[in-house]
Amino acid sequence: MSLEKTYIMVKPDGVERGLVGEIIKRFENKGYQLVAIQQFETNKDILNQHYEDLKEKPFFPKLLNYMLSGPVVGMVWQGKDVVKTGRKLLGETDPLKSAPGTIRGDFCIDVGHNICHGSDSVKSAEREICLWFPNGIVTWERKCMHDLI
Ligand code: RTP
Repeated sequence: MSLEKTYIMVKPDGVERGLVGEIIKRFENKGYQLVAIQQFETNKDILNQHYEDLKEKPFFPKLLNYMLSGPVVGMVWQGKDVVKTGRKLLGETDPLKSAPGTIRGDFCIDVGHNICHGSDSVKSAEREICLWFPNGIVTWERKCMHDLI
């Protein structure tokens, strides 16, 4: 059985502020397993592919500038219901609407600088993982990730 996977990305402001460890800690504390991590210099080509659904949005040029402002850290996490639960750990897109206790609720106030990205569906996760990790990822699974019944 292959465990559900999601693509979580620490955006340039999160990397700049030294929040990578904090974000890893929250996913590990919850019980998820990190299966890939890499720091990337972004470029327009990969960002256009990553955000292909948002190209027509009025905020897209601002989003592109933001995502080009520094390196990002891309991660693949796996575990039960990790796509949906991962988005809950991140909080709402708008940090001011994010509950305290979520990453965005605790660390930011501006939708244009909201620290992190999380795939919004299993299908998007598969697409994003292939985009950012084209050479594939390790598929090792911890025993404790499965129900042992
Ligand atoms: P993400 O993809 O980063 O996890 O964010 P999301 O699904 O929660 O939100 P989405 O609508 O896909 O937007 C992607 C990113 O665009 C920026 N944004 N700016 N009104 C604005 O200025 C605005 N709206 C969205 C945010 O960085 C958002 O995470």
